[in-house]
Amino acid sequence: MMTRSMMKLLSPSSPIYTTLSSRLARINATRHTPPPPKSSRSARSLTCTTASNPKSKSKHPRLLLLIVSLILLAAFLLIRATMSSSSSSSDAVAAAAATFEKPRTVVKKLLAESQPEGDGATVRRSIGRYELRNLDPFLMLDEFSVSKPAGFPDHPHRGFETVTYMLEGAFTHQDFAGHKGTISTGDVQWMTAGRGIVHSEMPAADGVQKGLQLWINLSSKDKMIEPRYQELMSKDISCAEKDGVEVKIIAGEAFGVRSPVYTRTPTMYMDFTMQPGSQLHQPIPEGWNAFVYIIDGEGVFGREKASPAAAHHCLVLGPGDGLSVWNKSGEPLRFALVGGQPLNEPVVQHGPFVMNTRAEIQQAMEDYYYGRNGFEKARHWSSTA
Ligand code: FJE
Ligand code: FE
Repeated sequence: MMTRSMMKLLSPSSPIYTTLSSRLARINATRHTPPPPKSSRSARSLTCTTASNPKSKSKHPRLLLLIVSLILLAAFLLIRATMSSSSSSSDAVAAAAATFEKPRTVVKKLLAESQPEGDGATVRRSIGRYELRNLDPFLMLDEFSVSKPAGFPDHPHRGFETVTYMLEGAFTHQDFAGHKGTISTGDVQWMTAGRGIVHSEMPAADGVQKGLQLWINLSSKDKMIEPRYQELMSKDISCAEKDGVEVKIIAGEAFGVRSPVYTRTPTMYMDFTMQPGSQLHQPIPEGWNAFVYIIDGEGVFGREKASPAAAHHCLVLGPGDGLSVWNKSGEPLRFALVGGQPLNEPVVQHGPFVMNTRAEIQQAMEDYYYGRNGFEKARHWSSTA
């Protein structure tokens, strides 16, 4: 039996439901994983580590039983090679710290305005709204702000991942397979819906609960995988600090520190806080789509002379190999930087089902309705909150 709130969530008038965009895949999509870190070290403690520059090392070949002239020649060549390699690597470090070969600039700026969603909840949607339908592989970004008794009661998902990052307060999640958990300020729930999840997401504390929920598409080969959760408590989130810039690394790598989260669709997700007067130069793999969502304060993104952007704006970044940011204001600047490798596959979305074809959407709706192909437990389940 569908509850009233469930019907509301699933009603075709819900903005989440409106997309039926079918886009032809770009053939020969280049799929590459980001290059391995130059210096990688994991930081899993509460306190932030201070990032240091990678040091270059030189190898000394073992030269045994060679005649004197060859030793001298080899030594001469070795010294020359060592000198040129260390000077070019320190040049590279200096260059990366200063700028990028192809700096990314802001190609689109969108204010996420508040709209009603779920059952009495309010979200500021940026990705997923009409003006920014789809930023492959990202389907939706909501900054939510919810107080009891509002929330997101029992609803299904298939074909993508949801990443919920709490900014303030607490949310409880319950699903039809008996999985239950509460995330609080700074915690992350990375849920891979795969073939099917039915769950509720409701406030777990009094007052206002705030956070970000991002929907990341799965490639056709991953859409029907077994559902999976990765829950990251705030204390376990990798963190680094350098020259007035602090970063929480939810996925990917920053300042030589890597997150333990496994992302099926290659993704980076960082939460940066920049003190007044600080600047940041963060590499982003070329070919990935990337955006910034400003949580607090204001900052200058992409070009030092650009006009500043303020909270609740989503900034879509153009192509390039990295992003530079300046905090020229008198207050701290906090923003999320998110990037992902585009899937270049057709996207057919019907609310909480995101597949590649209309036939697969039809199948998803039938499976949910009849409780098949991953939705078996949906038949006799409802949340208890
Ligand atoms: C959903 C309508 C919805 N944004 N932000 C329809 F509201 C939702 C949904 C959410 C959601 C949940 C949280 Cl915790 C935060 C959100 C939309 O649950 F999935 C459908 N289908
Ligand atoms: Fe959900």
